[in-house]
Amino acid sequence: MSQLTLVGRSSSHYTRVTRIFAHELGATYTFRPVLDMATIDAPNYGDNPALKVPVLIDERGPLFGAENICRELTRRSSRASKVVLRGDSSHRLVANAEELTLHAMASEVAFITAKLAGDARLVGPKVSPSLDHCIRYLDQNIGETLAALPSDRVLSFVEVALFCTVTHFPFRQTIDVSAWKNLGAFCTEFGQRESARATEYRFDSA
Ligand SMILES: N[C@@H](CCC(=O)N[C@@H](CS)C(=O)NCC(=O)O)C(=O)O
Repeated sequence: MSQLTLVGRSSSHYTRVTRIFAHELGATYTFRPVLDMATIDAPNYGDNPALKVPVLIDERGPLFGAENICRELTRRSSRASKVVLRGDSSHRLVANAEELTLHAMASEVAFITAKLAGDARLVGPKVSPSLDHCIRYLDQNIGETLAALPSDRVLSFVEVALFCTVTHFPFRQTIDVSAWKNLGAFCTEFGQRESARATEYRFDSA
């Protein structure tokens, strides 16, 4: 297998999703942190024109985006048949949880970006209620969603993304999720995985 480089940030929920996938599937890679997210030079982001992380670089060049990267890591793994990627399940709750989790991830990025620009209200009036409604929905449906996943899975995109999303809120102090007990219990359990422990959020430094 070729050498892999992951361009990302240890403080990024999207990056953590890919690192948990890599850990769980036994993929080794060199981590290249982006220390300054204010820079507008694509080479600093593994040549991602969107100036976003994560990016996976292999012998075929850069691959942009967490979902793509998880798909590629799964493709390379001998355990691929036991991995549930986004869209693999036709169950309505799983599909909705995938969609809403990704929406929550993107909304939080918008929040953080606005906050860094000096005013969290710059995101517009719908983002906060929309995020609250999503988290409420996910909290209410997490039990049935997990039950709808194949019991012999080693990993699912929706679980990894949800774990990374819910644990990111307190890390970045974006919203208070302590009221959402079902999500809290899920994160406590998922957080016991070695892959979760090995990828705890932190800010990279030079
Ligand atoms: N669609 C991308 C989104 C990635 C993304 O938004 N990454 C954040 C880090 S968590 C980022 O690069 N933010 C910097 C910015 O938007 O300037 C993916 O799925 O990977």
